[in-house]
Amino acid sequence: MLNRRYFLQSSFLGLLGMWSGRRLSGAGARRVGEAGSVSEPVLVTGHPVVISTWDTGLAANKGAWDVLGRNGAALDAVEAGVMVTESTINCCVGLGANPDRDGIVTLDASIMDHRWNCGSVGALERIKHPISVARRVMEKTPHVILVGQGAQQFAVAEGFPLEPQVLSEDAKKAYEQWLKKSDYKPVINIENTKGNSGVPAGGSGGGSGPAAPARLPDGEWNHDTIGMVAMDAAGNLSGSVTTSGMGFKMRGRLGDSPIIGAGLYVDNEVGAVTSTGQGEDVIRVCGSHSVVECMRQGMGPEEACKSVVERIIRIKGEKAKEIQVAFIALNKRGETGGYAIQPGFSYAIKNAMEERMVAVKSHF
Ligand code: SD4
Repeated sequence: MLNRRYFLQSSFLGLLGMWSGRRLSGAGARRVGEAGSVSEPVLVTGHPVVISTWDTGLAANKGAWDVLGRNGAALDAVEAGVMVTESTINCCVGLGANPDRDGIVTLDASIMDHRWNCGSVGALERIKHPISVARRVMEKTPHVILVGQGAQQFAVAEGFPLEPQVLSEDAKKAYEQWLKKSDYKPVINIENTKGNSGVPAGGSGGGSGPAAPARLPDGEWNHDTIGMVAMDAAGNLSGSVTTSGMGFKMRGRLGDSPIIGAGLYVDNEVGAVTSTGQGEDVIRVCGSHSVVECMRQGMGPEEACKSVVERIIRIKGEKAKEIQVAFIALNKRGETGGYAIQPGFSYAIKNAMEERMVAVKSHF
């Protein structure tokens, strides 16, 4: 982390010389450089960057970079980026994901741009790209959130095809396994089934157990929710998040992902944040918004994520050991960071100079 911070700080300083910058008029990050030193906030232009949760973020970032690298808008980038993940079969994003406890895949997504416009969908069924429906909610309705049948009706009216209501092979297997116990408790803590070693707790990783396995049968990581935040060449921020929520959740359950301020928040004067993990515990602290507010007070991205993770840990007490929550953040200066309750969480970063995974620090 130290190396990464050093890299970002030094590359940022170098880039400042190379690229044009202009001053922020708003209450952007006040602390520039080392802790304690305060100078005018700076907006870095010509310095696009995208970060997204988990290692599937690498592919998603490429999708976003197709837009950012051509000086496209961050909003278009964060939509295109997570659509890559929505198009794949995996445990936790898109129509191939694990269903709710009644065997139906229901999807949550949200999107937010640099002008505080935002849109989301919750419990959306049979639509391949919930993130694009969320964007249409933002752009074409007077509302912010549409859920369930109404969201689907809107999507169809907007021309999104209604896909067949079938489970992917992986999801079918996982659901059949889950049905053997089917204890009808909301399943929490997908991340806790995977340790740093990648070996799931108490399982082979082949699809058994009530929670999603750490690895899919083909050995691929069984990642979860994808959240993405980006800055474009104009220095504008946007964010997106899309998920099937918790595998085998109660029917009708919404997580943090479609709740603006919980699973996603973008303040173009300060920074952009998204979360993954136990959504209920993100919602109760307005997680992503809280991280943005910490950055507004002068914290760096990692420090701000840590502050809100620690707040959740204080609230949860002993129960904090049983849950995972992680945040990733990008500030207006192009600096990034993250923090998690449990080890094993990482995010993918891409900018003009690098493309890699960043392991984040955790409380435990
Ligand atoms: C939710 N935060 O629905 C999402 C899902 C997630 O690990 O990230 N799961 O609560």
